[in-house]
Amino acid sequence: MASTVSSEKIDLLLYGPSKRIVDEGFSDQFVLHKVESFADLDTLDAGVAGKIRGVAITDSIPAGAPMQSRFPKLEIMASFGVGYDHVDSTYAREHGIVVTNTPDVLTEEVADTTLGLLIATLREFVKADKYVRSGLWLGGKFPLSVGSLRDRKVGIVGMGRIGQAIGRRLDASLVPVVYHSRNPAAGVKYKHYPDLIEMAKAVDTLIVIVPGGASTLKMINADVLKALGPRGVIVNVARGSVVDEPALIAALKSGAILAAGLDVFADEPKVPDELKTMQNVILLPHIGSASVYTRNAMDQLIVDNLIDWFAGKPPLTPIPETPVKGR
Ligand code: NAP
Ligand code: 8YV
Repeated sequence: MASTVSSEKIDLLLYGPSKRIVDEGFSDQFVLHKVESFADLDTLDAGVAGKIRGVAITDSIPAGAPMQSRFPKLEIMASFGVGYDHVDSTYAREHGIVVTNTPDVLTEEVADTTLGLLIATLREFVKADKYVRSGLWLGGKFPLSVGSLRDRKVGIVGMGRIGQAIGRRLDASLVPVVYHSRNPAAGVKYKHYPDLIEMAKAVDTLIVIVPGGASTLKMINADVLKALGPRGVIVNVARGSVVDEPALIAALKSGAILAAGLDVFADEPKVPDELKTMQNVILLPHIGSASVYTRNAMDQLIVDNLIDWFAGKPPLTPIPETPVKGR
């Protein structure tokens, strides 16, 4: 399968919130059509929908069969984010549509966020900040934190690009690391645990950085939390779907684990009220990659994937489920 290179105009759909780099990234060989949400797709003229050959999905908005099937000439969808659980890649593969994501350019940023969240959770930075602002410091010193990185062993759930970047940061902090994934990761020195429960028993800290989707749904469940034990700390920067949220709330409430740092939630941006009232959790609004620097690089990769494809080249970062044949 290959895109036809010609001097004809190429119709692209920019699907999702407007992004300067995407809006301004294409030459006048491209005709851009903008739609912010699934509901707004109805505003597209049928004649236009019939001409769309490429889609830039500019945020993690669902691109399932009902969306993709509106575009009979669709060749490629360039999606924002390394995770693509919002895209129906099975439908895409079956219909010869290539999907690209934005790996690598966000890896170090997300790993930075993860270490920051881990340390902030253990050393109670949010509570400490409130202590200063409220004037409580004038009445006495902030209590010592129960948690510390110094006496911990971390199990990373997912040892891909970001898991390895997190591992490098923990190495620099002299923290022992092991990991769980389905297969041992090539060239990785840490001990591999094929069994998640066995790893949870062997560590006191879990950092979760696997993809979302069916194979990881609620994999951090009550049994894993119990195995982690009362010193246990969970940092989830993967997807909310990966953690059984009610089981996590119960474990945090009962003291079955110590604390959690969460960047992602099962039904985000809705966050359970119970979590919001807990003192032993830090809650972030899915900001793992959310700096201007890194988001610009992600947006640029969307543009570059589409430009390369329509220049007759292979896209830069196709997902494995929709391999590119014939280029
Ligand atoms: P990656 O390089 O593809 O690594 C994924 C890792 O997860 C691999 O080690 C893989 O190993 C493991 N894995 C996949 N399915 C698994 C399963 N069912 N059970 C156990 N391990 C499994 O991906 P990445 O670039 O590191 O990104 C990982 C994920 O982080 C993304 O998909 C995204 O959901 C999330 N993320 C979040 C943010 C944020 O803002 N919070 C930012 C970026 C990424 P095996 O295949 O051997 O199992
Ligand atoms: C994105 C992410 O910010 O890349 C991913 O998988 O989770 C983040 O980097 C997110 O997709 C934005 O909604």
